[in-house]
Amino acid sequence: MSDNASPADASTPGQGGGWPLIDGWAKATLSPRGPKLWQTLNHRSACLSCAWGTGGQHGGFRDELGEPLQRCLKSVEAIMAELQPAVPDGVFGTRSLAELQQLSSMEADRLGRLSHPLLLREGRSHYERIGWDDVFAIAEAAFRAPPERVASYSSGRSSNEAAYLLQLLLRAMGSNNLADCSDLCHAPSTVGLNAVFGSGTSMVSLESLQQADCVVLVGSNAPANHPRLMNELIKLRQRGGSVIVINPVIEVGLLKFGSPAFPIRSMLAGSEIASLFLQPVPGSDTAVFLGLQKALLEAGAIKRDFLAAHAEGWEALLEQLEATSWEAITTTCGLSRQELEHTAAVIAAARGVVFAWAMGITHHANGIDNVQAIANTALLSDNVGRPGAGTMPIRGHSNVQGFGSMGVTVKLRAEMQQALEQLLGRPLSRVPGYDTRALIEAADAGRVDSLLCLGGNLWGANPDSGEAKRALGRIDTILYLATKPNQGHFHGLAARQTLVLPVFNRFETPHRTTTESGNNYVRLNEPGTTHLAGADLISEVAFLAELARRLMGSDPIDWGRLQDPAYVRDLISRTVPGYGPIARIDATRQEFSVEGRLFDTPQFPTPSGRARVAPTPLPKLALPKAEHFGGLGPGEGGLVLALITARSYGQHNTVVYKAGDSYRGMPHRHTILMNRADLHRAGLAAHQRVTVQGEAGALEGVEIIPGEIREGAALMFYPEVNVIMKAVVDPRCGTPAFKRVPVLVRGPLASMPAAGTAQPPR
Ligand SMILES: Nc1nc2c(c(=O)[nH]1)N[C@H]1C(S)=C(S)[C@@H](COP(=O)(O)OP(=O)(O)OC[C@H]3O[C@@H](n4cnc5c(=O)[nH]c(N)nc54)[C@H](O)[C@@H]3O)O[C@H]1N2
Ligand SMILES: Nc1nc2c(c(=O)[nH]1)N[C@H]1C(S)=C(S)[C@@H](COP(=O)(O)OP(=O)(O)OC[C@H]3O[C@@H](n4cnc5c(=O)[nH]c(N)nc54)[C@H](O)[C@@H]3O)O[C@H]1N2
Ligand code: SF4
Ligand SMILES: [Mo]
Repeated sequence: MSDNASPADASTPGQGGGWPLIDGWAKATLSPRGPKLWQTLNHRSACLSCAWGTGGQHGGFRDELGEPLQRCLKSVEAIMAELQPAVPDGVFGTRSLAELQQLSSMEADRLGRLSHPLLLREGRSHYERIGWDDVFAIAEAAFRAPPERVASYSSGRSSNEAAYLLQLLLRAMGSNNLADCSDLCHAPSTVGLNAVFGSGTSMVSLESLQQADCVVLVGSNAPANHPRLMNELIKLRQRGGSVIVINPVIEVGLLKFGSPAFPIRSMLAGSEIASLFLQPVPGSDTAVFLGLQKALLEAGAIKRDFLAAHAEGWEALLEQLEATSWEAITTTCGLSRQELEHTAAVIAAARGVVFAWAMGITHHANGIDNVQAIANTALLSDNVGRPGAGTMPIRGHSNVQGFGSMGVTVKLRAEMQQALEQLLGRPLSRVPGYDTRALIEAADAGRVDSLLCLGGNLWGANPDSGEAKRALGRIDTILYLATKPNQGHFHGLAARQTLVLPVFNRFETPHRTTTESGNNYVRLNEPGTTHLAGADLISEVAFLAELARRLMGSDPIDWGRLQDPAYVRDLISRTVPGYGPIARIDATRQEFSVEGRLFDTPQFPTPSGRARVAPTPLPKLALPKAEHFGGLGPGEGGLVLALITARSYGQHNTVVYKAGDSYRGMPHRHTILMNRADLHRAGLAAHQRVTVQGEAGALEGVEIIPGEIREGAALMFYPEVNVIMKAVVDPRCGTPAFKRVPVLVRGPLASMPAAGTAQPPR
């Protein structure tokens, strides 16, 4: 446990945020797109980027409490990419597919904005322009396939209205195949929290977070991915609270962060974030939380009266804690008993603890256990059902949570199912739908004819890129609705026809839309205009309503009328739990918190009104031997590691904005972050080029960067790394184990390896 660790390499900055933020804002402001950037920042619509949520009716820079200066540089990055000029005329006509496939993620994004519908026919080497009439004719024919052979995939950037229409269209056709990026993201949080509390989202509002005096931040690189959460952590430390970070990587921004929302001097000097930093083995968080629970139990700090009144099943968990030895816990997670006891004491002493987490928790074969172990800890320490405490999954895409609320999920809640059946006047199909992994497998087996992708990059987001490409290639027709080209449009090609269809982004859409933040706050986005002169864009709502009208006319509802987003909102208010107030939002402009999600009292929406505690098994984390990957060649050194695949500081998911990651000292993307002790053990050297061999493939010539990562673990950047991994998923939700990928790192021996080669401690 480090109370005050510092980054290993002198070339990396000593804090997150700080000067590079000022520099970034200045460069963006002074660029030719600067004036339009500022106009967009001030537009009354929610930030495009992450689900922390900023903007909307409070103005571009404010959060839901009206606090100013809440826009971050990530938001600027996202807007600047959308403000690019159109892809120049002739690019698609002259550049063949083979050439387009050579583009990196950044190069594909930098082609510019999509401005006209494109079609790639079977056997052709180029995308060609087509008109919307032809698009609709192709789409209509494709979606007349049997309902179990059509599917959608979506990424949480679109509006609630578009998301609602998407699921209504598929379900009305008789299909439940609504794969969504959340299947690759926070699905374990939704399933785990539903199991415990009967509600699958955060129970903590921004206001409530501001009353906490301890935050446990697990598996999140918030300085890069949710920068405004850092403001709350800085304020928490300033009011004397503590921040406990649990992460195998010492992310520099989690030690110290300089935020522009604070006076310039503290911004440049940076504020301390972590009071305690625990560095466990990747994938061992359930063991960490069992350790914290056991320490609470042994210290007599478990609130049995609270549990007796508000929870069920907790007795079995206490029995599990007694039966589980400290040795089993500490050897699994690699933290000492003292570290865990000290941390538990801080939690027990706090008045209100918020437990927050992101992908370090969910991207594991036991992601749901991880979430339930956190929820159990919150319950055992009496930290749910009151302000200033609770469980808070930190959501990803800006409207990914809205997609779930709108019913874009293969696990539709009974309440919404009934409401939709009433609306449509007929029962919905009971055939289970494909989540994202199941969709790839079904496609690979030739069971999918037509796929509609509302945003995203299905090819790039999946593990095992080779498998994803092959599977998509067995679908007849794929429609990609997108704002900008991405690699998926060039690699994720259908067998017969692939269409790339240009849509308005959130701040350009010619009608009002809504979105929901990770804190359950529904924002209203005002209409806008696009800078793309002469472009032929469509709104997502208009596209989906027209496709539905062509397929179903007025059966059983008037699909043509759904061109009116206010009417869509009316249907949402009637069928989506907690969304009643949306019916009046056009008139009142009143944004709102979704009803029934925030718990001020420990009364939960389970049949008994109590939370449901259940034991979570200790994970078994053995790594395969080097021989599993073919072993080491003569004169080679190397070892097997648990590879974390994550985002750099300069990307948004599969879209790369910047080549390097200076905060981690990784100068380009073809790098692997490793612990020096592992290099020593394997006989490899810093900056040496090595092969990283996974179960599905290998990447050659990868540069080793030594850094503050736990022994036995390594880190590489997604999406490039996805080519080497097989899809290993949590069977209960299909989410891939992106944060514990077994790999063999090997290269020419640079020195004599230390004793016990090829196998790290864990
Ligand atoms: N700028 C920017 N913002 C974004 C995104 C983006 O790409 N760029 N993406 C958006 C989306 S969709 C999402 S889901 C979020 C992602 O936000 P994060 O979850 O913060 O993103 P990751 O890069 O996946 O980083 C996960 C963190 O978990 C740690 N970790 C890895 N394995 C483990 C483990 O086993 N245990 C623990 N305790 N920690 C572990 C890693 O070291 C890393 O710090 O961000 C959203 N916001
Ligand atoms: N190895 C590894 N793989 C991972 C992850 C990981 O950590 N490691 N993370 C996983 C996670 S958490 C996620 S969420 C997925 C992300 O997977 P996706 O959500 O599928 O991918 P994105 O890169 O966010 O999609 C970006 C594209 O969306 C389009 N787009 C942007 N805005 C709009 C809009 O308003 N409308 C429409 N129609 N299109 C728009 C643009 O064309 C852009 O190119 O990746 C997953 N894959
Ligand atoms: S924290 Fe997230 S929502 Fe807020 S401005 Fe930054 S990217 Fe946008
Ligand atoms: Mo995500």
